[in-house]
Amino acid sequence: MQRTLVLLKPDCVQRRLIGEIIGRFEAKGLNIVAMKMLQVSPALAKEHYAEHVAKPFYPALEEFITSSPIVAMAIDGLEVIRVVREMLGATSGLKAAPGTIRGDFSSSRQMNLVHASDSEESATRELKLYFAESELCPYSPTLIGSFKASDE
Ligand code: 3AN
Repeated sequence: MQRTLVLLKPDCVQRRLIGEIIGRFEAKGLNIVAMKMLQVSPALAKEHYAEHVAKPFYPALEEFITSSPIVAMAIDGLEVIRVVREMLGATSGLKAAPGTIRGDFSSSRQMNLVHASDSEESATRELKLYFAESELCPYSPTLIGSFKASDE
């Protein structure tokens, strides 16, 4: 079992796509174990995008991610880090395959609707930025037997 951080970015909130996109994760059988709406501060943006802070596009990225509230989620599942990244599709909505979230709803590299951790190390680091341990509510779904075999 893995846990990943998913952010529904300002464009997702503004475009009223929160429900549509959460619905995809639910339909896939993934387990949402924490969720909240919050306003990203410039300080949090710099921590989150530490790898991009020195890059020329960072100011525009910070302006965008702090432009209105986001929805943060912690999601559990088997191989969930890879599974969610594949559900999102390529970073640019112009390159993301049809059937993926970005491929179906985005035509932009910046306004690409959703962020998800790209590795176990990123997931561990990013989950701590958005959720205290006490905010996580892991549970065993009562329908688990309909989503996977007992040895999976
Ligand atoms: P992903 O969200 O698929 O992990 P990252 O982490 O490489 O993508 O990029 C995060 C954000 O940084 C992108 N959504 C985009 O807004 C911005 N970004 C990344 N690379 C570039 C680039 N080469 N030029 C402009 N903006 C970029």
